[in-house]
Amino acid sequence: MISVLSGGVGAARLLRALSAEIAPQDINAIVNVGDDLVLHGLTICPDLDTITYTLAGLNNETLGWGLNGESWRVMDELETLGGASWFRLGDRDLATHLYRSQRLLEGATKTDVTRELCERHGVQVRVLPATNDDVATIFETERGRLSFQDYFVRLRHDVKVESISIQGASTATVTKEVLDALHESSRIIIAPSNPLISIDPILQLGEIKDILRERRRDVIAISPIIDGAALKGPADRLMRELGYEATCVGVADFYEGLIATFVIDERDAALAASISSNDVDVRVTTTIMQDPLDAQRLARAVLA
Ligand code: FO1
Repeated sequence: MISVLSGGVGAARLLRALSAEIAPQDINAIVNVGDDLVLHGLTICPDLDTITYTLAGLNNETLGWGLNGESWRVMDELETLGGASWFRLGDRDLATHLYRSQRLLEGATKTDVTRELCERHGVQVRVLPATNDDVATIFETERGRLSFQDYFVRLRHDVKVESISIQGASTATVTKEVLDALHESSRIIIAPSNPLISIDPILQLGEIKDILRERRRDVIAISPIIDGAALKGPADRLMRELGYEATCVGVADFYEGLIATFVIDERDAALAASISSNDVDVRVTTTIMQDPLDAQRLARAVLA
């Protein structure tokens, strides 16, 4: 059994590749919920949905989120009414948010609902929200305090960030499923997701960081930054804005004390020697999962 600390797209691709290498039932995806939001009275969980849709083969590869074969009639109609249509919810995707919101109203937890949605989609990887409690990644910026989706989507993360905080992290309870997964997994993988806004909101919850420290020998991280840039999203810019080197070395520093193995891309091979903490084993491979073969190579490098 393995556990994968997961954000959005990068994690989803790795999970898809891992489930071709080992039994999906033996993979626990521990997923960030700091991006979650309530909009139009609906509870929306972007990272949970991106991972579930990708593992079900239903994800919209072009957009990088939501469902394939999407239509936008509800959003268009909402726009004519003057409603909030900046956060694009496709007609099919809306069914997920309607389903989840109704089940939560009935007293189900995010863990229950995610399990039900995975069952409906035939997803055998165990997709686990890091917590059932409400947590929210908040950005203090030159434009004031921003919620995650305000920062990421409405302002297209084109605003300087002074600090990030995870609202609710100190009181949120890590689920039993997640704690059991982290204790029972032979290996804990930190997916190539944004360290600051996808992975840290998981690490900040309850005893998760302590477990990784205890189990450092079995923890392996993959750098989401290659040749000084993120493949997608603002990871490199955020690292710089928050005082980290925007390279794989900066990512290794961010995970200092939590990992014993670090996977970097061939383009950064020259940086392997300068990965600061000397008790980290650096593996160099192709970490860009452009096609299934690359993803398979990365999955094998991580499982080796
Ligand atoms: N990202 C965008 O850039 N624009 C959107 O309109 C948008 C809508 C959206 C709806 C549902 C969903 O699950 C994700 C959505 N995302 C959108 C992506 C989302 O902001 C990111 O997936 C995560 O929050 C960061 O990984």
